[in-house]
Amino acid sequence: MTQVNTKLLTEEQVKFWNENSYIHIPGLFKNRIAELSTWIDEISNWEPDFDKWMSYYEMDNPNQLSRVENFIPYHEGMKEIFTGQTIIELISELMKEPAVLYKERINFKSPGGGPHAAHQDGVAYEQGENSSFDPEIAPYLSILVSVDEATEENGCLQVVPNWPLDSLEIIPMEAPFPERPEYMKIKQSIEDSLTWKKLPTQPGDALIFTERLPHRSEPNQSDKTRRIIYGVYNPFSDGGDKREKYYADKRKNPNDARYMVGNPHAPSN
Ligand SMILES: O=C(O)CCC(=O)C(=O)O
Repeated sequence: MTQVNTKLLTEEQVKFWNENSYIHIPGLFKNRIAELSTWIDEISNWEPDFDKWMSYYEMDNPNQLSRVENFIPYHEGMKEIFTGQTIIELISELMKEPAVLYKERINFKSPGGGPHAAHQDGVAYEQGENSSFDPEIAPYLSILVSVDEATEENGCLQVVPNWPLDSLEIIPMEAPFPERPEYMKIKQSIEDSLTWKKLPTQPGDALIFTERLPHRSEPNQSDKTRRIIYGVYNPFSDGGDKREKYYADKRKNPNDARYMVGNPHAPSN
């Protein structure tokens, strides 16, 4: 792993990042949207095969594809997007150390597709059992690239603004479905007391945010599917390349609570 020596972001962008734990980069993949859209169509037509790519369906509509993960070993173009220079250099600059892909997914939010309950991603990762995040580990970062427009109507990402990068707070969680205790989300009373900001995105826009930032999204109330790709990156110093192990572990126990945080999907088998 080489050192981070790029400088892609302005001082103003870095200041916003430090104060908010997220950053919006309009048009980052604008010139790749036609390809991305075709590739997502290809992947959505693959026969479900949980030993390879992993497909998930809407909780209340088992025929409606909601998410596909672990597809880069089977798709060169997508592999280049998630592990290529554009994302890796940007994420490494924000992380202040070399970053490596931890996992990737496509979120399909079809018309009527379910919400993502309020959560902090990091609760599901290594620090899940702690009461606050470990200050010694640079936060894992997610990048989303909007392939379709994400709007208030179709359930764009919502975040808690002014959440400082150095906040270590883990917000208490609850299980809203007594019959499915593995589905955890931020406690409703706390969610209601927080200020939420909707972040609409255009095709090709990127949003980067930390595993500590509370976020959520609402159902898709439009009549079109909203497709977004997500990559999650860990600091290489935190265990190196853990991607294959992550998927091997998840395949053994896909319904474990750590994979269900804020997640409205049920595995395909
Ligand atoms: O795609 C969305 O609407 C939000 C996704 C999200 O929060 C997640 O996948 O953790």
